Amino acid sequence: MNMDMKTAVITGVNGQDGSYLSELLLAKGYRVVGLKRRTSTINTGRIDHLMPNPNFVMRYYDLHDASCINRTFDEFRPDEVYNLAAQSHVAVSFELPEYTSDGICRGTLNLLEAVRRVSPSHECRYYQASSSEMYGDSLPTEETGFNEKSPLCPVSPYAVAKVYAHHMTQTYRKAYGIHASCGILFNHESPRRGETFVTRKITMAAAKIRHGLQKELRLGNLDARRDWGHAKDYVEAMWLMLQQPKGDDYIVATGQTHSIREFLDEVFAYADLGDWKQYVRFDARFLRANEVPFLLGDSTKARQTLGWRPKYDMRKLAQSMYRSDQAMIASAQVAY
Ligand code: NAP
Ligand code: F7E
Repeated sequence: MNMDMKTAVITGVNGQDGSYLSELLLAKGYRVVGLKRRTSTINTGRIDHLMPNPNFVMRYYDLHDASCINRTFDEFRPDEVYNLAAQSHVAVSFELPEYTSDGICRGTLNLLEAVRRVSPSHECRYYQASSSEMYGDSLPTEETGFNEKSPLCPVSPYAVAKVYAHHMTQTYRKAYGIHASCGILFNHESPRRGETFVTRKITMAAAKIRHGLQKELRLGNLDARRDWGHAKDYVEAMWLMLQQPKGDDYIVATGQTHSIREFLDEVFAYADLGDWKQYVRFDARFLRANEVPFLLGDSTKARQTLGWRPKYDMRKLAQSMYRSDQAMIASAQVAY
């Protein structure tokens, strides 16, 4: 190994963001240590193409297991740690509140303690995956949307746990001088987005309807508004945060908000399927105990301090997700 090479540890490496961040860091010449939990079925589809790279190393771990985190830190002495792992589905967090909270809260604390332990001899920088869900059902007071100073009003077990992890990261920064940053990321999607999140559910359904494999699409609340960007743009912001002289908090968002209806308009028009109302059925099973009605982020600080800019807006994002799903379904049909 090249001694000048930086080492980054990524938790949740096989998730959407973990896969894009690994690609970005490997392209920058890092050694990437990807942490993945053991599952009974193989779920490395997003990172299989990275496995032959000698600078990409994988280790098993679990957010609930501090000993494996400490062992990994002792073995690799990371320069940067990106904590991306979480049970990240908001609706599921109402069904699994204890599991979701325990992983996010204790997992974050275990990592911060591990950073604190190695930091006196070896400066290690830490990234925390905070979320726009932390703003909950409040509305921004500014027209430009929520900013780093907006009050946090979480309304799901997932969001409450993320607020804990956010405050704990700020506490370790203040108390121990750790270079720790919180990226308050608004919704970001991609062709690698999990299939039960609303955007991917819609693009997959449109592609299947187009190929005659699906007749209807069942959805819950269509009035919620989200500030949707592309995950590939957002992992660049994560890296930029850890290159700054000091740790800080940054909003990462496009600055545009759209309803689920508008996302449906975009995808079904692009797929040339006519009016989506022909296919979409309301299904109360997809309503949540509490809803986050409106998200719009003001990323002025990230733009000014980090020089970060998103390349994708909702339209370009929706089209790229549909194209990818359409191509995947078309090639599967050829195969069978
Ligand atoms: P994702 O695709 O759901 O990936 C989450 C990762 O965490 C997966 O690798 C998952 O492993 C792992 N994980 C879950 N529970 C775990 C546990 N107990 N122990 C170890 N690993 C565990 O999420 P993402 O979209 O990439 O998001 C990355 C991070 O950003 C998450 O913390 C999420 O909460 C946060 N965030 C996401 C968004 C967004 O819009 N995408 C916005 C703001 C914040 P398995 O594959 O085995 O489940
Ligand atoms: O829901 C509505 C649903 O599950 C978006 C996570 O990455 O972003 C994500 O959380 C909206 C909600 O994302 C369905 O009620 C309607 O209003 O795609 P979602 P999310 O809850 O915003 C934040 C920033 C994170 O941090 C999270 O980790 O869409 N909706 N019908 C539906 N949502 C789903 N999933 N399925 C439906 O059928």
